[in-house]
Amino acid sequence: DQIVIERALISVSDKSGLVELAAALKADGVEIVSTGSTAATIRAAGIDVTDVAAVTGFPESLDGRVKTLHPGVHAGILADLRLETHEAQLTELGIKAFQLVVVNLYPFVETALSGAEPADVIEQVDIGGPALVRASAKNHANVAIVVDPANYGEIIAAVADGGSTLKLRQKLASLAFEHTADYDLSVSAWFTENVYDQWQDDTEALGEDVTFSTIDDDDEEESTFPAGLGIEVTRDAILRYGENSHQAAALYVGEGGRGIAQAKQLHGKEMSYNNYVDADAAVRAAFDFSEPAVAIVKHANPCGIAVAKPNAPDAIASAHLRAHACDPISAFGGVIAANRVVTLGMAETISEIFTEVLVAPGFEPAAVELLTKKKNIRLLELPADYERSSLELHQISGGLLVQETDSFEGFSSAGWTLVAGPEVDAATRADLEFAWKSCRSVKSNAILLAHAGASVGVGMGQVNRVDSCHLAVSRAGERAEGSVAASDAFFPFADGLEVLLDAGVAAVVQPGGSVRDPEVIAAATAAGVSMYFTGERHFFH
Ligand code: 93A
Repeated sequence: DQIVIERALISVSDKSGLVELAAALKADGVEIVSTGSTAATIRAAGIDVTDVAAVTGFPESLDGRVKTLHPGVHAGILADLRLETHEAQLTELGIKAFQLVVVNLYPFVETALSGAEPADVIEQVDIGGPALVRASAKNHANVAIVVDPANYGEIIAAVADGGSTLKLRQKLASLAFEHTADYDLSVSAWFTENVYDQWQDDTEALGEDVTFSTIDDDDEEESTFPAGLGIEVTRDAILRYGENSHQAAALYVGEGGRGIAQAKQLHGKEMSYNNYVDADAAVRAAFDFSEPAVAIVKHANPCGIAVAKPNAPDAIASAHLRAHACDPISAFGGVIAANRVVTLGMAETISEIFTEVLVAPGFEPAAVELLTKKKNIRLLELPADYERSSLELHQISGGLLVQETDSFEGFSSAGWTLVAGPEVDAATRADLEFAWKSCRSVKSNAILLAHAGASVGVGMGQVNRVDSCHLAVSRAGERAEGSVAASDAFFPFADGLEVLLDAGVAAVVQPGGSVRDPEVIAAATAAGVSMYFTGERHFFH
């Protein structure tokens, strides 16, 4: 599977390492074909090079827009020389095959970031380069494709070693497809922001009601991701941008899924990257309950979770009011999830509060009518048979972590162990169960104080549990007195628990399992506070 390299096509915008590469190829007797300034750089170093125009018999034209886009080049790259028919056709057409293609693309991102005029940015959309890269990568059985000067050393070594191996060509091909995909993602993100949005603003100025984009089915791209997990995803939409405006982003939707990615937008501006992250976190929190429940999320953390007051006439509106009351300051600009149809009553309250996204399994028509009068809120309707994914994927550099989804399916507190104080009454136990379930949706270290089926203070995302306790207690204020507390993981020392005990919590639930459990239990016992161990931890990062 080793292929001797006799002829190379080099066309690079980034000229770093170019002369060294050309010199090494020349020393090994490789014929080099090059485009405009690439050829000029090689020639200036005293190395022989053939102009691509001499190969195609066609001058580089239209200010360089047409250089390598020619069958004389592409047939030389795409011929599968394992087939006699291809070999015969090349001979007949008088075309020589390439065994190595070295390309890096026009500096589109750099030009866009430099603040250049749109017309100049568009000129940097490379057409011929990606065609060379993709053709070579497709035909990696015959051609080695190098898109990054970082790989020049490897290819120089391979040439000296008698040619490229299949393994090397496979690796380079996959880097090449990744490179063109990244490039196209940047181009399309820039277009959405600078070309599509411009059009959208113009149409709005004309008084037309353009609220959000629909993506043409023809634009869909398919890939299997991650390999081997059998999860099919399809690119559904290019987002305005990622977590921040300098990050390109897209939404990929799982095949046959029924999650937040498949939710239908009924109203509002385009969903953003952060909107999706927060909506997912809010749904995760609200759907842990079988009772009507609402979660309000900011920066992926709940600032209020509540279930409806028993027998409330408008249950979901009651859950929302109680969730909002937890931390009205933070709820400003929040993302709200309800696990029941949004009623007019709930919509009336929400219409008074600046809200980014409201996501629910459905909306009463009157609620939609009222909320669509608000320009800034996005309404998302979950698929009727909404289902959370069974796997959670988390990207790390160079890979992907995959785990089963943390879930409360079949939850029962029957297995909890009382380790301090007396058994609690039924209402307090229900509050402990509520706090324990709610705490799971709070980023670790998580401490959640609750009363009567509503969070009253949340301490989230701190690097030690004592700070989370302080935060939960200070958010709760006077409401801490007599509330119940849940901790997503054990107390490593008694100090965090003591903050809660000092604030007057009535009962605590936590996993237990620390070597210092005896100290922690002693502190609760001394305060006469009931404490339960669940034996199960619910970290959330
Ligand atoms: O303008 S193009 O889209 N049309 C082409 O036919 C073409 N062929 C190569 N861009 C094209 N290229 C790109 O030119 C390569 O991707 C590379 O970035 C650049 C190298 O041109 P030069 O050698 O003139 O610097």
